[in-house]
Amino acid sequence: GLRPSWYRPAADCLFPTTATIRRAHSTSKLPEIYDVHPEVARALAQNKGVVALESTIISHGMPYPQNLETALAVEEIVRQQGCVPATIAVLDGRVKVGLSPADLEKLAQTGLSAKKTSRRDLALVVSQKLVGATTVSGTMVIAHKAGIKVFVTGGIGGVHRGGETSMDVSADLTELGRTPVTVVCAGAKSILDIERTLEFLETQGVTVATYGDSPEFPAFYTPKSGHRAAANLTTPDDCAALIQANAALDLGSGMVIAVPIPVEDAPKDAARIEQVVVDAVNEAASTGVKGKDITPFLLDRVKKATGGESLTANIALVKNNARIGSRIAAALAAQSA
Ligand code: PSU
Ligand code: MN
Repeated sequence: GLRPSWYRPAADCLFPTTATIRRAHSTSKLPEIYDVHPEVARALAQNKGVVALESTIISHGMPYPQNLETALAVEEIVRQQGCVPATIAVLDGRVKVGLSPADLEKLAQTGLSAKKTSRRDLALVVSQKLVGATTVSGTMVIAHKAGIKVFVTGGIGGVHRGGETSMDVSADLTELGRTPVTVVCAGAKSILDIERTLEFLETQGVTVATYGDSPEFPAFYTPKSGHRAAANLTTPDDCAALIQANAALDLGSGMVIAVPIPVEDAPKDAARIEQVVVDAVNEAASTGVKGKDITPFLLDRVKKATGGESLTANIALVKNNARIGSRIAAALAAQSA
């Protein structure tokens, strides 16, 4: 026949049945290098809502001690919604799914000395037993292996300005194309080319929906980007149904649910932040900042030039995303009960 002699159809080549979609997830068969926090393992086994959280936002996204305070506050918000938080990182070469308060403290203090870890860095960080702060892509890889379907963060990476020539496109976007995890975020920062980011996500087959009263894709500090998402959803149940359908179709790709920053939390002077971004992008180009260092560089410039106003907004939007993402995770658990 047309198939090689070694070909054997795997059992999971069949269409997934409702039972396989609904089955609670056991983490007991994960490779030895994974440490799933007992609270997370129990929640997954009992089909309780679990929310994955990334760690680059802790090490590279905010200064100490605000990074630790925010990480703890976000975990508390997840719990208030009846879910279990699972902050993901690599600590001394161990893949951690769910961090203890002491682990969070360690990561927060390590700060920029932690290795920013996307998919391509995972094997390196594990083999060298480093502290790896996982980005959206690194976190999605691990969340999916652990059976976590909903992941909350601040903003995703994207196509950088000038990316059509530099080819600097965040690994977050290709990860979204290949890993079935739903990322709840406040869109993408205007340090990026948002129009091309949305185009790239479409090419990757990533469903992008906004959450709330507008189909306009948000731009992190501001609820507006000038670009529309493909869909607009208004309830946690509708978002959970979308996630269920993605699983039932067995698409294998991820999704973005973009939550605009609440108006009362948005910095008054969005135009000034925009100018800071333009200046910082030019400075990066003229001083030769490249690759994985660009995003932290730009974030730092924006933070410094806006005198803490951007940090306050950042913290507020992450908390808001955690509230909504947890409601979605809870609705998903209820629907699949
Ligand atoms: N955008 C932010 N804050 C962040 C990041 C992005 O507003 O902290 C982090 C996330 O971890 C994201 C990563 O996955 O930066 C993207 O980096 P890069 O552009 O190098 O792919
Ligand atoms: Mn990059």
